[in-house]
Amino acid sequence: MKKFVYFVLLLLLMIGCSSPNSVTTNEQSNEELMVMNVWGRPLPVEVENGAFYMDLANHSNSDETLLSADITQCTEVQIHEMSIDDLGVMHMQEVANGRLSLPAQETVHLKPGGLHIMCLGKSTAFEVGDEISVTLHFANHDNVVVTAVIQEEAITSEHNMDHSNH
Ligand SMILES: [Cu+2]
Repeated sequence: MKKFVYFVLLLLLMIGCSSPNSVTTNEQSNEELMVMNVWGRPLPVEVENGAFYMDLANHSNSDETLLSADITQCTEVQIHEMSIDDLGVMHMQEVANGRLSLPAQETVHLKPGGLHIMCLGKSTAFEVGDEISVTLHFANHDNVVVTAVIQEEAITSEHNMDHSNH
């Protein structure tokens, strides 16, 4: 009887390891929170700060929050937004509480002139074609590590949409 129990346990373990269910679970959690079109502009090493842009799609039915981000090449990373003051001058500041809300079933666009991931005190030059690893920390989701490609401009379908909005 004991042998039979062990056998069943072993079988369960084997099924667990190769089960397509575990893969499906990963895929679903990835799809619930999708980070797309991650990029930043090329900057010489002398320029102290840089910015990264991306689209964050929350396909789940619950609100999510981007708490912070880490980039090895940056001394400090903050979530910023641009605003225009009474004199028409553009400013940027950290978002409220330093956190970015990602409402359920919505996509938040980080793009030039708006929200961005601010890289303060960068240690290297960013050259076209460079790939910069960005680790995103969420309130209710595992960390997501994405790769930002250094390029002159966003080269996605969103690019055209950006211009039509102006
Ligand atoms: Cu900024």
